[in-house]
Amino acid sequence: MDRRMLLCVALLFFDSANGQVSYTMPEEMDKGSLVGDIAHDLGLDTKRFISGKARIYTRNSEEYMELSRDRGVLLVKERIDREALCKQTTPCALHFQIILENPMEFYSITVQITDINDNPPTFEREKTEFKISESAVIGSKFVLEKAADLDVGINDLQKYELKPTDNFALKLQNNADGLKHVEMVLQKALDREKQEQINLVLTAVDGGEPQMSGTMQIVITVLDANDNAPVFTQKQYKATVAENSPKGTVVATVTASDADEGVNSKITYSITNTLDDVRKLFMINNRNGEITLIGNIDFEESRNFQIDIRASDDGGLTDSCKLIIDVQDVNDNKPEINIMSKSNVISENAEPNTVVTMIHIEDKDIEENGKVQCFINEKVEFTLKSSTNNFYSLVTDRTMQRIQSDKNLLEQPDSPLEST
Ligand SMILES: [Ca+2]
Ligand SMILES: [Ca+2]
Ligand SMILES: [Ca+2]
Ligand SMILES: [Ca+2]
Repeated sequence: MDRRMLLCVALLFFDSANGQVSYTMPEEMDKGSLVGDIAHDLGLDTKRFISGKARIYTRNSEEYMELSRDRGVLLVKERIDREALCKQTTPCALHFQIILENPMEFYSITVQITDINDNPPTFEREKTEFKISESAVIGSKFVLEKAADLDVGINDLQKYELKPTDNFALKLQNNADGLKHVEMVLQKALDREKQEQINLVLTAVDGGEPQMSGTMQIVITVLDANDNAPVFTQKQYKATVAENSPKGTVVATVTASDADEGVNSKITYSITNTLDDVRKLFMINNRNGEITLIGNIDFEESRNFQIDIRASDDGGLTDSCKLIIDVQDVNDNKPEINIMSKSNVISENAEPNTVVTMIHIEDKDIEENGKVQCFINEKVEFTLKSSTNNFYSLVTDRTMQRIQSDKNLLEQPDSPLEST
């Protein structure tokens, strides 16, 4: 109020030739505030005001001004809101006449109403939302809502600020119509996988004293683009499966993940081997990556398999991995005796240790399942001698009394040997 009163030391302009007086006062002065010492400024005294029944003549401004005949002053009758009176028009002034009788005289009075900064810049909405693809290119523009400030001149909107500025920069375009066009421009690529929602604040600031401002929240939802391929948890998986496992046995499960969302992260698994029988023996569940046995596997035929597996998302991005399956041997082969050579006739005088027959025992299984022992019936005149690698030789034990065929001398233990 005091500040306004000081401002109200109004600028006076008096043109005596034309009988015109001008005052300048700020808007929003309290009712009863002094506008001007009008009698003095017109060169009249208050007696003339009273005798002449001085009064204000106006078509539409009377409600704002009041004339005190006794004091010869002009007072504020109603608080004046410059924004309501003149909107954005400048200058804003009240025009009226002071009329006196006996003799009749009139004076033109102008009261110019100056703006005070009593309105902040405001946005129509508190919040605005955008949905922007993470694949939006740098330089993409997004038009923002403008703020409005009812004040004029320096008290009107002066500038905008956008924070934070990680991804977007503010750009003001001066349009032909003189209105500023507000845009935000993408200056750093978005990444939904890092930040799915971005909150910005647009602030509009005027140039008044004190400065006033208004804000609008900008919420950006970053839409997914298929910019991530599926990734397997391992480049190579290992599994073992016993030979002769039944069809339907689950051998292993491979897993890939995709950082995108929705169909962009929907993974389909497939086996890509083409040159071997893998696809006849193994099947993959295209949804969960489970690998199942669908054929017969024989350790003696193939000791391991390498399965090439692909994971694809619905956008066609892929990753691949290998699954190495080791086939475990089971004891499904009997030892086989091969007579490599034999003597049909042995001299009665044959010396001990004369080789009668060479034998090789073969078992297709491995390790424990493939270990063989070879022995002969007791109470015969022969000894079985072992050499390396399942080779044996049957030799005479002592001087032969009779010639015997080697037939039926050998016994063939079934496997596993412990069971015989
Ligand atoms: Ca104002
Ligand atoms: Ca303002
Ligand atoms: Ca993807
Ligand atoms: Ca994505």
